[in-house]
Amino acid sequence: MPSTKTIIVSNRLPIRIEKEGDSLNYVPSEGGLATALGSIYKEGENIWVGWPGAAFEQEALKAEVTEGLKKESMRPVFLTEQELEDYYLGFSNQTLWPAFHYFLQYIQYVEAHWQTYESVNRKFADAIATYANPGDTIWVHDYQLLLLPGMLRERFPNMTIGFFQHIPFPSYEVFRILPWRRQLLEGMLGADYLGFHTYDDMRHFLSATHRLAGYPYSGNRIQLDKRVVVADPLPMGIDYEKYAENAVHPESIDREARYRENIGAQRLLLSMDRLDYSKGIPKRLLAFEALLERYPQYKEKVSLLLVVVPSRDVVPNYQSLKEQVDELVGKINSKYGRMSWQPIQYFYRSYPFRALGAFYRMCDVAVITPVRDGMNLVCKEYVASRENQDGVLILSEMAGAAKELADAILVNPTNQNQVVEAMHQALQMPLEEQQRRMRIMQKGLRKYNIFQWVKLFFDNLQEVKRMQRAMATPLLDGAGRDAMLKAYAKSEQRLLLLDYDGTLVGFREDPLDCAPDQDLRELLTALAADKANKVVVISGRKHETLGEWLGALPIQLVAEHGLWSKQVDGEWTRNAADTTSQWRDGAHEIMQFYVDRTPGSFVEEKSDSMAWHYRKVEKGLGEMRKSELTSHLKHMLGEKGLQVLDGDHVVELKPEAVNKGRAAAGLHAEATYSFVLCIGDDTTDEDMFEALPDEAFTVKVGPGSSYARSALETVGDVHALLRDLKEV
Ligand code: GDG
Repeated sequence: MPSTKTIIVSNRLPIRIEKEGDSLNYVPSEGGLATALGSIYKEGENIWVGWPGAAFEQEALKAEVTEGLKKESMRPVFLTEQELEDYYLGFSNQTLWPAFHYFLQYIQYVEAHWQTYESVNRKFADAIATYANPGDTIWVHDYQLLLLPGMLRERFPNMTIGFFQHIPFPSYEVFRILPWRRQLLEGMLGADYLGFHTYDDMRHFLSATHRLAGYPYSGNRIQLDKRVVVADPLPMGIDYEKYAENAVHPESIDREARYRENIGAQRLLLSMDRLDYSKGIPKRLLAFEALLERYPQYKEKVSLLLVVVPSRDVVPNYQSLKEQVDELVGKINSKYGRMSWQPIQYFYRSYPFRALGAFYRMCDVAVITPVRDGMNLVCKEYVASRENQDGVLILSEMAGAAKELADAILVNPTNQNQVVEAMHQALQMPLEEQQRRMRIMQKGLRKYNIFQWVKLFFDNLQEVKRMQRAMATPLLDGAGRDAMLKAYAKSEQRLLLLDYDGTLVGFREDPLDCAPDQDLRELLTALAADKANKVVVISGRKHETLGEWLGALPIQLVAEHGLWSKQVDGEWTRNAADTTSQWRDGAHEIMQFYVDRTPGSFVEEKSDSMAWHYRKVEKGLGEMRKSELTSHLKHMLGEKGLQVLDGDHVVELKPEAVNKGRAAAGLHAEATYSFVLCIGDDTTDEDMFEALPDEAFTVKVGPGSSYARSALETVGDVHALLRDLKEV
């Protein structure tokens, strides 16, 4: 039995290979992800697979690089210049990147790029297949490798595969524009667990999956033909302590002093990003210009420290962006500059880590206003670096980080007026208020750091695997069927719980066209004729309809998911609302997610409900979070028979009525049954399967995984089974 290991996969390996004379140097990346995953991929047999950062063409060199990387627990996937051009610069960065960041006008539709994207993803799959065993855990990162999970799944049907999307996932309306949308989704769905930075990204993914690939979902679980897949919001954190320490490191302090000698003592606003149109750099520059225009008192007193890190600069859109930034900076500096003061201090280059420490120390305000950003780590790093808790963060609502950093000044980056006023407000903000806001943000980021994120990812991935195992459902045939018939024959008191639509009758276009035929009525009557049997049809249908169709038979009826019930020959009675608390854990977890992101809000546990209060939350933010939480709760728990109430500064969740699971548990508790059979086909029946004891014979009708012990393929098979039981 081979040992199991973990394989991390990303487009780029977290290392830089530098040539020094005749030998190669391997310089590990200091990025947050590499640090956080360091404790994982360097352990035991674990490895990180990715492109080594340059197009090594000669075989001898490739062999040398492969050997060198082995010592770092890394395995290379070599790519040719052409592959890099089409797969990386082409499809990844000129099709997926603009589409996923809502820059529709920049999307390129080039079939050759797509084909190379596919073949490079396959190259990754081939490479991984040479290292992987079926029991391994694989974590695939980001939009360059969307097809990889699916390709791995084809080869390893049971492998544990996780995927994390570092950039936004766009609305279905945008995603569906892509000609290759279906293949991209199927690729992603090869994973068992998919993480996104925000709830909205996850929601968009679920919606695209449902509408474009037709897979049903309930809450955040997607039902594929053979597996259940889970999508989740899991916002990425930073290595908090590393940034806090860097800011007070002697070298950072020393650099600050050196930089100050050159640029002067004025107050500084920080702008720092990779060169990318999604980061909103030109809009930010125009807002800064407007600030100087509207509030001339800042002239000679305030400068913008503009750090732009070169990126993808061979792509035409990036080249023209660079020209645009150069021009704007030139224009603003020449218009407002003085001999003694330059409004914008502009640097187009990448800096060492200690320099970042100096920048984060030096700047009174960080202006992070991307027009779209999956998360944005720079803003989090700025917060972690403020040792005295002073400083102000201006943050775009369009960055994933805005969901967590509610104490920043949040702005719509396209609203120039708002950004200008935010800069003014930040420059005027009293120290106490700066510290109050900074303290809250630091507390959150320290707790939800990147190590926590990595841990949660793996924990959640394993949890999905456990759930899949619990839901693996073999067909009811041969020995299983014999065992059921034997148990039936032996027992003296039996409970038969039968769902109606999809179980006893097939689906019709018109739901009112599903009345039971003569055969079915006779079959149910015959089963009920056995004194040992209690036969219950339990359905989501209206009680009036169920009564009309089955009310005359000698069986018990439960309608509307348990809200109504009717004994043999009895009248319909309405059941009281449920008071059990199975829903509480899930609900609490979701509400806590919002408490952590919404300072001032809290959860109140009541005897039969749970409430999220936001009356103490900053105006505007509370309302924004309220709609998000309401939608989140409805999404995740709606089908569990829970009701979301929108109160005065409170969102309350309470059980609507009994659901099928609770109804089944209630019926089961009424007597001591030695044989229990429950048959159903959809998600509401899963509640019954979960609620009944392990000895119960639970049967799911149709394809897909289920909590049921076994499965039948069709309604006809259900009838055949019931006839066999009747004959016993
Ligand atoms: C993608 C998503 C998501 C920047 N300049 C220098 C430098 N940096 C470091 C920063 C920060 C990182 O680069 C940039 O990360 P961001 O998150 O801000 O942005 P993207 O590169 O676009 O990243 C983004 C992220 O993935 C993670 O999921 O947050 O939304 O677009 O850590 O400090 N580092 C050094 N020198 C520099 O000059 N050493």
